[in-house]
Amino acid sequence: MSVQEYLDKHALSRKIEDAVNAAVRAKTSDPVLFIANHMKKAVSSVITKVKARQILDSRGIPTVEVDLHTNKGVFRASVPSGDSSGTYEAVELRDGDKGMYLGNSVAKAVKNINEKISEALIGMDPKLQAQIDHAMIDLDKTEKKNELGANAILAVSIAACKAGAAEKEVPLCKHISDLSGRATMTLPVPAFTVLSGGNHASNYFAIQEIMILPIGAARFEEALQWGTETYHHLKAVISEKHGNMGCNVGEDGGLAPDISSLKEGLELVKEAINRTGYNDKIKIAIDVAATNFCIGTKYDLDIKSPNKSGQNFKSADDMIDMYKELCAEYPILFIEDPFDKEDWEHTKYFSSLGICQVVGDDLLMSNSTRVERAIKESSCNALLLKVNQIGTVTEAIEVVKLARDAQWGVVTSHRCGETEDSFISDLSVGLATGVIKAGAPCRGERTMKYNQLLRIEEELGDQALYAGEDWRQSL
Ligand code: 2PG
Ligand code: MG
Repeated sequence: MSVQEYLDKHALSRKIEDAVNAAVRAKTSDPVLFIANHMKKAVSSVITKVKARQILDSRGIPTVEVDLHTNKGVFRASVPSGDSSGTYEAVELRDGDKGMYLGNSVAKAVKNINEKISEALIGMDPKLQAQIDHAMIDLDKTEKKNELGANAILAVSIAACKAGAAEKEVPLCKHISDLSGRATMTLPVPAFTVLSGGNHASNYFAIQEIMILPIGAARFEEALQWGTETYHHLKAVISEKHGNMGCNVGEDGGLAPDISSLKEGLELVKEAINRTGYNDKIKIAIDVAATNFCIGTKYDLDIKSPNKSGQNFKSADDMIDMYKELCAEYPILFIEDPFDKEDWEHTKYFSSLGICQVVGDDLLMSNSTRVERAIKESSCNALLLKVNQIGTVTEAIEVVKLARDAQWGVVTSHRCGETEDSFISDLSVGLATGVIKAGAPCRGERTMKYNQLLRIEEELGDQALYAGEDWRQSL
């Protein structure tokens, strides 16, 4: 090809002339930089390479990370993993070779990205999130993403979402908001896990989490300050009552003293809130994760204790009485998974009492069929959104829409095995979920999410509204 033919083929002379003319019209002080940026905008918006690798999550368990390349740059995403993995959630593909990371390595998922997914996506426009996600769903062909692995698909879906935002030159949260068709973005109320138990900590406390929500703060930044101060006061309260050993932390960063009852935990938290002086501006929430201590039809609140009295077995009705008493005594905004994941009846009855918001996590597994059933039967009134139980950004947006249409609340959630990816922070703002649960204000993989929300609040400036008292958002 001659030089002239090459210039003509790429319309180079015209493109360069256009860029020079635009710089002259703008009378910019740095024309070279202006021309470079102008030319960059003319570069086609396509995925050029997708490369995955195995990394570790915060528990030291392998997970998937992906670098998605476009003409604009390289966009990285990694996926979290949790304790619960049920029949209804998308499948996390693990190799199962006991000689490698005790069976937890993810080489197959990585290979699926580097070969099949990469081949299918190269050349696609990263702005077209739904097309990208559907291309992967079609490639997988199974209902629960068993073939390629939801961990493989989600990593790519998130990386593509970041690339799409970069193509549009808008913040990630804005891109997500556009994809969802929602006009408003809101900074969520952080639900900080301050006390940990259940499967997330090595103490004897059966309940998984006690959280605090600074709904009375004016901005997210202030909520972070109040939550963090309360966390430090709680450390002092625990240290006085249980010694320093009680201040060890669980997987989400929550403090993990050996307490024997929910009431004892709530008293500690109440004392810490009192010491901050913010009092009724900070509310409380509980993730009971009751499935983990449900034996038949009974709940064993001593399940982790070595000295079981046998006295602490509760029926579902006893649990309801306990929740009623606690909600009357403490400012509890929501209870997550108050009963076993298959106990639709008691969850429904408890929701009908209207004492507090009832969040379905293990009950729903972010699965749209289960969400639809819960809406139809009024089993609960809020969704815990865990993106890795779904597997794509597009489907996460859809399930949030389902919940919103039913006037439900939505809590965007991390997992106990987290990574340094803060995607869920942008997701919670873009979808205006009203609440985010990302662990304690402690440990890097948790603070990553809260720190990103600080940056978003700064970047959005006047447009940044903190959900605060309007934490349910759907009302
Ligand atoms: C939950 C989550 C996060 P996991 O139950 O809400 O705390 O836990 O990631 O173990 O499912
Ligand atoms: Mg939960």
